[in-house]
Amino acid sequence: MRIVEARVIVTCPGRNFVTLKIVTDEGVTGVGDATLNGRELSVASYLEDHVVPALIGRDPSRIEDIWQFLYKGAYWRRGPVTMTAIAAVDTALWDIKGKVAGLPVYQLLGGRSREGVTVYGHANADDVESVLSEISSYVALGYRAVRVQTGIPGLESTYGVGGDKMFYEPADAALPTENIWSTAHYLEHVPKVFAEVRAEFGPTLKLLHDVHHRLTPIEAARLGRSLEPYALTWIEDPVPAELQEGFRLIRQHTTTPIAVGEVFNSIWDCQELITSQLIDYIRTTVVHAGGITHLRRIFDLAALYHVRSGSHGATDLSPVCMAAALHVDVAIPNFGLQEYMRHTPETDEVFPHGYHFAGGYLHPSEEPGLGVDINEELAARYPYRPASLPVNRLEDGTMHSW
Ligand code: KDG
Ligand code: MG
Repeated sequence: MRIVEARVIVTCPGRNFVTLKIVTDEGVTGVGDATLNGRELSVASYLEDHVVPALIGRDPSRIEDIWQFLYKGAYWRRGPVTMTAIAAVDTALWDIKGKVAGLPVYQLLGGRSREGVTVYGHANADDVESVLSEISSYVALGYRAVRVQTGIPGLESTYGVGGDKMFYEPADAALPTENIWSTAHYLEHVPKVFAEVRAEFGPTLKLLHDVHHRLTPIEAARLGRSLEPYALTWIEDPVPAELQEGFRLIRQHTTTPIAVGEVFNSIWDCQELITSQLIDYIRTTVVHAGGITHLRRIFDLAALYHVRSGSHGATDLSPVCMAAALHVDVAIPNFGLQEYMRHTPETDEVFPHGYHFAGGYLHPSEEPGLGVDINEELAARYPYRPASLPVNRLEDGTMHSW
């Protein structure tokens, strides 16, 4: 079998998605997500200009070799654009391998380690009262884990809060919106929110909170300590993670578990975090961390050091990524949680898929391959729209450095 074509499809059914579809001479096709929020066209160009021409004529069954060829062959290793492009190829090749074998991809990864993939939903609202009602809606749907974010009194807007309830879109304008951030207001407010949430929902609902890289290590340590009475499952991205060593300081001060990794693109971004046991959950995902092949490598390293998976699953990761993530989640021994933000009906229509939600779990498709596709005719009806993620300034106008 040989690769004869690879199409890069850019579509915007409510938000932008980039998808790679690989076609073989025997008519078997595979899809991979290549969406990098706010930088979509850079990945599309990387694929079209450099990767696709090098794929034509290759044997699609050689997944590891093609991964190594793309990673090492570019000379310029790693980085979000490169690794997202490699991820798209890798994911599509696993899809093809599953279809050829007549097996869902999780069977090729060693088979099931669990019955379903526990997911967490997003409760976000401007104030505490509304967030309690948001959490109730998730509990009523069967969710066992909920991420909780609220507006911060004294701040006009807060990243990740607002807009639609079930759907989430931080990329809100063609050029970056500028928001104001205050650590003092934030650190004062968040523990009060969780005190009310825990009192209302009891001890067993898993509660999570995303800090979105806004703190310094010592501030994050203070936050973690102030949240200890409410037994969170994790605080996420407490600090920017370029300095992996910074997590050691947080660790020395708090038992609140730490999750990080949605912006990581290789095992080298988390090698120290994992091997020094500075985190509890690694949030790398298929689309941004080099595909199923590389993600599995990261999770296997994590398993040796008591670190569990907690893959990113925001709406800017397409249903193709979600389908692939679920095959990994259900197979690995050290699965922790999977983030699940629902896609809009328009997105679901463009990406028909066989995975489904039931009682707090997502279940991967049982079809051969990933069990997801792209309806290219429908996709063509939604042209690309430029959209950027917002930036933060401090109250005096200084660019927030984290
Ligand atoms: O593109 C950025 C989003 O994916 C990000 O804001 C979502 O932090 C996020 C999360 O935890 O889902
Ligand atoms: Mg996050």
